Amino acid sequence: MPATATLKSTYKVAHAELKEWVNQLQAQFEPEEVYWCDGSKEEYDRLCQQLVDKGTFIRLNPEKRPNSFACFSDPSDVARVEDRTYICSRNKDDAGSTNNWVDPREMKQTLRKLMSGCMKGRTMYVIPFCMGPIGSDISQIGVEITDSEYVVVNMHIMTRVGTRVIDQLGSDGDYVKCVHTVGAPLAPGQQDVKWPCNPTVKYIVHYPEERSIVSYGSGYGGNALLGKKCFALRIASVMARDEGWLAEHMLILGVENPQGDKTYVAAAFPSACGKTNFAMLIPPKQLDGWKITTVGDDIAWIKPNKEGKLYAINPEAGYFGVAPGTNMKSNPNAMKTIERNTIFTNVGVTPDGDVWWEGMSKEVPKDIIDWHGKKWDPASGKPVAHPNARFTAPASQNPVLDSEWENPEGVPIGAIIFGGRRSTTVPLVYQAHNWAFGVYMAATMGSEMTAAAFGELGKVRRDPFAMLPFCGYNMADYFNHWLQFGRNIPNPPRIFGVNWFRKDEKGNFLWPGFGDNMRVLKWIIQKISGKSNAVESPIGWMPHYSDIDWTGLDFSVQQFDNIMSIEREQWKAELLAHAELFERMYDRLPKEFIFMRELLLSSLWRSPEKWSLEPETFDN
Ligand code: O2Y
Ligand code: MN
Repeated sequence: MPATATLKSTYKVAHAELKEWVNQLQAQFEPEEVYWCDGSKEEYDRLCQQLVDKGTFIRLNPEKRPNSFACFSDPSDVARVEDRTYICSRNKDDAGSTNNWVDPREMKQTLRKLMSGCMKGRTMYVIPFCMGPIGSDISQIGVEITDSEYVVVNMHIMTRVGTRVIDQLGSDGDYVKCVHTVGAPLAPGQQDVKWPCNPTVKYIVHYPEERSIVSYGSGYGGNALLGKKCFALRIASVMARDEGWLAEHMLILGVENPQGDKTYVAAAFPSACGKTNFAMLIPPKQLDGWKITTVGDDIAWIKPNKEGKLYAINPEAGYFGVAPGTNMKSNPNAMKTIERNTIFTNVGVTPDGDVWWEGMSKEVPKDIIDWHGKKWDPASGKPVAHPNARFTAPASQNPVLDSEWENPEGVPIGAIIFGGRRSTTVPLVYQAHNWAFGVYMAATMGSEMTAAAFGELGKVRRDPFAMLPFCGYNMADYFNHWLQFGRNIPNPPRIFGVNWFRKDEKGNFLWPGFGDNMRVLKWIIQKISGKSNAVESPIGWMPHYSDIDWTGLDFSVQQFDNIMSIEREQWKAELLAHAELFERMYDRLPKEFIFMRELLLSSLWRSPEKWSLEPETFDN
C-alpha cells in the first residue's frame, strides 16, 4: 500500500492536513497512482488526448469546432439522481421532509465498505478548486478527489483549478472535502470501458455539519462535478444559513439602459426552464440601447456588505448547459460560446465531425451518430441527442459576458426575480408587496410537469425558490433564513414573480418569450428606480398595459389582459394547494406564512371574479 501521494517536485503543498487526508484516501481507495492537478492548459490538453486515446472522447473537426470533444455516457448515467441524493445531517429533522436522509454513521459504514479499493487500476486525481474569483471574500475553496479524467477536464472549465488555489489555501485554509469515484475498479489487465460508472449503485451524499461530500457510482454532471450542485448549492446553503448570506439557484444578469446605467438582477427558475437563455438574452432591436450582460447562468452567492447592500458572485467559471433546444434563435450567444474549447456530452455527431441535437436546425444531418454512439435510424422514433445532453464551455467565451463578472466584491443586486412554469393562474409579471410576501411567493412557486420531467403531465410540482433538489437543510428553516435575512438588511431588493409560460384555452403560449422577455425586465428596472407606474392587484404590484414598452411587438390590450388577469377561483385553488406543501414541513414552517396565505385569500375574496388591469377597456 503506498504511504504517500506522489507529488511533482514543483508542486508545493504547505497544507499538512490536506496532504494527510489525501494519503488516507490513497490507502483506502488503492489507486495505481495519485496525481495533483496543476490547472494548466498543458494538463487539460493531455487529459483530453488521453480520453481520445481511450475512446471516451471524439475529437471534433478542428475546422468546425476547434479544440472540442464529444462523448457518450453510459445509458444508466445521464442525469442527476435525486432519489440517490442524501443530506446526512446528524438529526433527521435538520434535513427535513423534502430531502433523503440516512444517519451519517450508517451512511459512512455503507460507503466505507463500498469504497474500499474502489480506485484500483485507476489514477486518483486531486483537484484543488475555487468557487468564485480567487481571493474574493465571497469565494470558497474545495478539493475534489476523483478517478475520472472526464471530471478533471470538466472541472477545469467549470471552476478555477490548480496550484493557484493551493497557494491561496496556504498552510491551514478551510476547504470543502469532495470525494468522487465512478465506482468501477479495474482488475489487473482488465480493459476499461469508455464511460466507467457503476450502473446499479449510486450515492450522492452530503454531510452538512462536516461540510463534506461523497459521490459514488456516477460520472455525470451534477453527480460528479462536485463544485456545482453539491458544493455551491447544498453545502453552501448550509454555510450561508450559518453565516448570514444566501447560496441560490439563480442566474445573475446585468441590464444596461440607453444612458449606460446598469442594474444587476438575480433570477431563480426551476431546472430546465431556459435559465441560460435568459442569462444571455438579446433584447429586441426596437428596444434601442438596452443591453443584457451575463454574470452567471445557474448559481449566485449573495452577501450583504457593511451597509447591508447585497452583492453577488457567480461561483462558477463555465456553463454546463442543456444542448437540445439551443439554437441561433433561442440563444445565439450560447451558440457562439460553444464554437470552440467545448466538451459535448450525449449529443449527436455528424459525419463531418460536428455536433447536432434536436432543435439545433430543422433538418437532421444525414448519417448522424446518436448519443448511443450508433448510426441514428430516423424511423426509430428515438432522439439523436439525449434530452439532458450538455455542453461544458468556458464563461470567458460568452460574447455578452459582463465586465464585472469576476469582480471579487461581486455585483450589487437591484432586484430578485422568481419564475415558474405555469400554463394558467400566474400572471406574466408582478411585484411582491414586500420582502416577506416575496419569500412566500418564492416558497410556493411551482412548475407544471412537461413530457421531459418526471410525474403526471400538467400537475404542478412545487419547487420552492427552485431549490427543492438543492437545499442542504430543512426547507422550512431555509424559508425562515430568508425572512430573517430580509429583516437584517435596511432596504432589501424588490422581489418580482414572472411566468413566461401562460397558455390560452387552445394550449398556445400567450407570450412570445426569448428576447421579448426584455420588455418585462425593462418594466422591472424602471419600477425599482421609481420611473414606472404600477397598480396594486390582490397578489402584488403590476404594470398597466401602457407601462410596458411594446415598440416592435404587436400585442393588444386584450392579449395583455389574457396574460395578466387574476381569476379568483384559480387563485383560491392555488392558495389551497399551498397547504399541501406546508403540511410537509409544518413543524418548522414560518408562522408568517399562515397569516400571509390568509391575507391573500381575503384580498382575493374582495376582488372581482376576474381581476383585470384595464377593466374600463372591456366594460365599454
Ligand atoms: O443532470 C445534470 O447532471 C445536470 S443538472 C444542471 C446542470 C446545469 C445547470 N442546472 C442544472 C439543474 O438541474 O438545475
Ligand atoms: Mn440549475
